[in-house]
Amino acid sequence: MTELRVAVLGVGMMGADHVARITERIKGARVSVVNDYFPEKAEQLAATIPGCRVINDPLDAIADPEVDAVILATPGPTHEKQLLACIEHNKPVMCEKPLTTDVATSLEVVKREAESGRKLIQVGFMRRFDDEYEQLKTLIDNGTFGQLLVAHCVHRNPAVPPSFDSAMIVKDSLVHEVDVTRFLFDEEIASVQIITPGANPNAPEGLKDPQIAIFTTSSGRHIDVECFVTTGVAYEVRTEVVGEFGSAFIGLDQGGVVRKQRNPVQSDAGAGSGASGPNGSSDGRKIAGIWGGDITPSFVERFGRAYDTEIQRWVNAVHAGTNVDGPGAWDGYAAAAVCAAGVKSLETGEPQKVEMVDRASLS
Ligand code: ISE
Repeated sequence: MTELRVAVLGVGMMGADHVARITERIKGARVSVVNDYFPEKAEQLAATIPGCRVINDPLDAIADPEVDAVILATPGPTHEKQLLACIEHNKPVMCEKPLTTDVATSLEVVKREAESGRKLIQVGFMRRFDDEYEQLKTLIDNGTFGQLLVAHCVHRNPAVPPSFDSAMIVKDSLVHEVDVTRFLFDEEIASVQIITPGANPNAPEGLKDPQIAIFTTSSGRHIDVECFVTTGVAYEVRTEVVGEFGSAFIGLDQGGVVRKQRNPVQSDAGAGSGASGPNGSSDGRKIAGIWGGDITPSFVERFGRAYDTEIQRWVNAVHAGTNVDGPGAWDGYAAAAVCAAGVKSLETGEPQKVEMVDRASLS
């Protein structure tokens, strides 16, 4: 197979991590172009990768005839233009979230991709590629828990950059639970409420942290999330789903835990086996906090394997001509719509309806 020539735009924390993974671990692709708002940063990185060039204008990098596919790890406000350029030049693109920074431009991107007649855009919701989330999804789809009723989620960061404001907790952090909910429950979120209990005294002044989010899906199911980004401890992402025959809990840094009835009366899909994810540290991930075991310090370590799987499957899909194997532009748009409602609720404390166009109207 000829190697896919990938341009990585934006080589900050996430972009540089993707450059390293493609160069060291991903089969069938190489990084042929890098770009960054700070050209010296791109130059420094390119110098370490054989055959890699720097192109200073991201739109030129997308148009370059020797670029087959693009990874966008640039700041959100630049995504709309860059995504539209990828559509114009027919280049498959893996876009780190957000798709764009508002609902109207996200919808525009969805529409333009639909008009092009080709699926080109994948959105970087990496949790869908995490071993434990994948196992949980399989158990749910196999009918292990019967009908899913409720989910409880915890999303904790030890710290966030000083630029992080209360709305970013919704748009940058909670957005992952938005995607996880849509993935696991397989339906849209119809309303969001954000409650702000007393703030952590150690959070920067004015930051509403922690936040409690309540999602209601279109069929009326309930998901609650504690999103707390200044814990000072480590990176903790946990999800517990509860259904009519049992429950399962993932993200314990020790493998998933399934509790179910011994002999449930259920559909012919049958019960799945217990979920046992990778052990917290046996795969060489970096460790920060402790619980009697170890806790990973950030999303780069916690979801390192998920990012590898995500990028390898994306590269395979581009080779196969399908271009997308995972969440697409619609999922990015849906996440933007839920987060916009969440930001409104952050101001009022009241539940807010999620406004979305009918998906069928786009095809
Ligand atoms: C960050 O941008 C991410 O995407 C992480 O997955 C999330 O856990 C963190 O809260 C965000 O700031």
